Amino acid sequence: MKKSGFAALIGRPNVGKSTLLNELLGQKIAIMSDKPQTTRNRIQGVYTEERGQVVFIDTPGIHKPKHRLGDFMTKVAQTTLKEVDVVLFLVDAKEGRGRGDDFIMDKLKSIATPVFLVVNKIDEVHPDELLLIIDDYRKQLEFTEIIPISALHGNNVKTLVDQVFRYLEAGPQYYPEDQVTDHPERFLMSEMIREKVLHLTTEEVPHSIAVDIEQIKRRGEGSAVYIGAVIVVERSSQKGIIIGKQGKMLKEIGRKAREDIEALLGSKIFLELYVKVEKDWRNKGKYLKEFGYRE
Ligand code: GDP
Ligand code: MG
Ligand code: K
Repeated sequence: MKKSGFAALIGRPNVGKSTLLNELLGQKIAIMSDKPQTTRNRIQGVYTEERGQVVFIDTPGIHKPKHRLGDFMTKVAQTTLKEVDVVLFLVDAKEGRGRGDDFIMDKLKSIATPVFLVVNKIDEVHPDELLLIIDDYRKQLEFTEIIPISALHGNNVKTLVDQVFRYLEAGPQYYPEDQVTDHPERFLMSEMIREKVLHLTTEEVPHSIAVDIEQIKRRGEGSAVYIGAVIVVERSSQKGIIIGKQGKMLKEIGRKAREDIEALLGSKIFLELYVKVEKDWRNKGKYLKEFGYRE
């Protein structure tokens, strides 16, 4: 019987959340920005192996609020933390405990969910120092497990996964195995493209079009991120409108969307768009999944 469940990966900026996910998912997630502060939770990655599946989610509201929505987001985050199977609270062994950590721990006090203290960057500290840091955190909050790791070098990450599985129950595999990761910004990127299509075309193109980000790849540090996306329409007449004369419309959609996406990611991108007609796509489950969101 396979297991499955949700793990919230939380921690202040730069503790190594993205690095850990990359290590776990065995695939470079191109972007490491924490910029979009959505009010809902984002699926960061889906880890699948023989034992089952762990869906990693981010809860933006758990961080110190930066704007008016802060209180609302904090509430949403706290509800989420009660519902997940395990909370991975990632901290930085090199930096030690800070105000950002205290803010998060304060939110963790009131939940019954198992919380792991995951002490990252152990490659940067002496073992004696590590013990002091762990003690410092333990005085603030009771942890179900304490797991020192180096996400960057992969040290002890296997142990972390083993421990997570101990806290999961038998359950369905939520995602197909080949869906290694759901990029945090995937949903926003598709919305940006969709918005451009709707702005630049006429009423003949209905709001029901879908945009599916099929590929996100980065060839190396500093190089442009390749993004392949498909615009799905229901009728070939709509396809014609979106492509436009000599492809002019699609080019313009791509140009405008690229500007937005580059601003979102803080990185140069290469955007490849194509249009596909799929009758009744709305009845086909594939496009109905809500990217990165879980109510
Ligand atoms: P996030 O903001 O929590 O997602 O943090 P990132 O994953 O972007 O990591 C922030 C920085 O810490 C990057 O420069 C990483 O290379 C570095 N980092 C992450 N994990 C480790 C680790 O285990 N050891 C060391 N030395 N550096 C790490
Ligand atoms: Mg990150
Ligand atoms: K999804």
